[in-house]
Amino acid sequence: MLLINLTGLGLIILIIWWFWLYKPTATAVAVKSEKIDNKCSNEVTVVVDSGIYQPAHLLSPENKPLNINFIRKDSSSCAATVMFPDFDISAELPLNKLVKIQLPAMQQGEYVFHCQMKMYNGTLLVK
Ligand SMILES: [Cu+2]
Repeated sequence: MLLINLTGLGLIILIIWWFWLYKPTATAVAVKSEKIDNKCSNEVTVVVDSGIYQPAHLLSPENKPLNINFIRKDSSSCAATVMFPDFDISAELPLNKLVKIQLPAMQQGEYVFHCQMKMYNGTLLVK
């Protein structure tokens, strides 16, 4: 009886940890600069698949606009929208199509992006 209770408790702790406390290792992927038409543009590609943004942590220099190319490979409707609340941006992501999101030049700080229900989560670190 006690054993069963402990197992149940363990499961509950595991579920809480998985859904609320677990954060994937926060290795930020630096945005690379590309020279297109003599203009320097910062660009990064994020794949939406299997419940996560890949990469989920982006690192971008301050005072530079940033283009993020989203490619959604997850067919669940949960993944269909990506939102950047700090910039009032909300975009639909059709399956397997590249969607370019243009962010303005940003000040230092941490900005989040997520799907409508915040199951998918990502951060953009600007510094
Ligand atoms: Cu969602």
